[in-house]
Amino acid sequence: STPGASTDTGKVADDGKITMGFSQVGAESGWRTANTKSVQESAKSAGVELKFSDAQQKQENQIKAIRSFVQQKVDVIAFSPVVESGWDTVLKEAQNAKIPVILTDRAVDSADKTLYKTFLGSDFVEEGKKAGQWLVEEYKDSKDPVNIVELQGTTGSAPANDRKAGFAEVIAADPKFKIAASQTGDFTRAKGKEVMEAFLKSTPDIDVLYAHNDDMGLGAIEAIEGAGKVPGKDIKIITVDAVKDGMQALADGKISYIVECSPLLGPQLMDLAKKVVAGEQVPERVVTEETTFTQEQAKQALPTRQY
Ligand code: GZL
Repeated sequence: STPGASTDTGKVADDGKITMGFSQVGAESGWRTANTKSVQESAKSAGVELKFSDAQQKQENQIKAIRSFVQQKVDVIAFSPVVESGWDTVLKEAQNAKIPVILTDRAVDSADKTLYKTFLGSDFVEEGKKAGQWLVEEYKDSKDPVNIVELQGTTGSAPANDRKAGFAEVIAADPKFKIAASQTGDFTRAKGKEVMEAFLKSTPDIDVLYAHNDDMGLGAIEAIEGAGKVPGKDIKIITVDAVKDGMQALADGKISYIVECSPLLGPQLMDLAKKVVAGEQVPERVVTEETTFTQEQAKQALPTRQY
């Protein structure tokens, strides 16, 4: 935007375009790449001036970025908090500077809900429940114990906490389901492979892997094949996201079921940002629409998948 005279709110007046400071988690997964693309493309088509920062999955980098956006007197700040806790101080600084904040993708656990205008993103507990519901259905006729290992997302992140809770709540219905091991793979392929290799050594007869995202599931597939087992057959795999590589593995029968988590939040984010800057009321929570995929459904969906 072309800077003009500063106004009494201290914000630089410009040609009516709004400036958004966006702090992104990092570039850890296929989901994140698709989310970044959605935000950047939507800003362009919405005529929003975007200042974009990649935090390499470090909270201190996100806090620095938010402080810098406050210094630059952006019109609105949006971010996906890498973890749930530790945001109140910096969000109060944005509030004192009269810069509205929008949460997108992940949530914060701040008790003070006035620190942000709205939270746009998926219901991660629901995603965990959907994963559990498929497993309960899949094993409804078997009496034997079902040994599950779990690759959790980034420690302390809302998706990791909530996907774990939703899944555990549903499978608690039947004691045959046992989570034999559960550890973070930090949402990355590399870590997912490494932790799955350890699970294969430490946990005898694994029946099911529940991975909190496709990328960790894809890394685990490499470990499972490396151990001479057949993914999708010897070990059933449930993942979350439904990015292209995950959907291909599902179509190939290496993954058994995927719960979708849509990264395409850009258009809604820009719409909410314009309303917030204009001082209009917005809902405090906007939940992403998303579905689930079996192998058959993945084969149908793949050709037109956007990400
Ligand atoms: C979920 C998002 C998660 C994805 C992972 O909304 O925060 O982070 O499920 C990504 O793939 O790393």
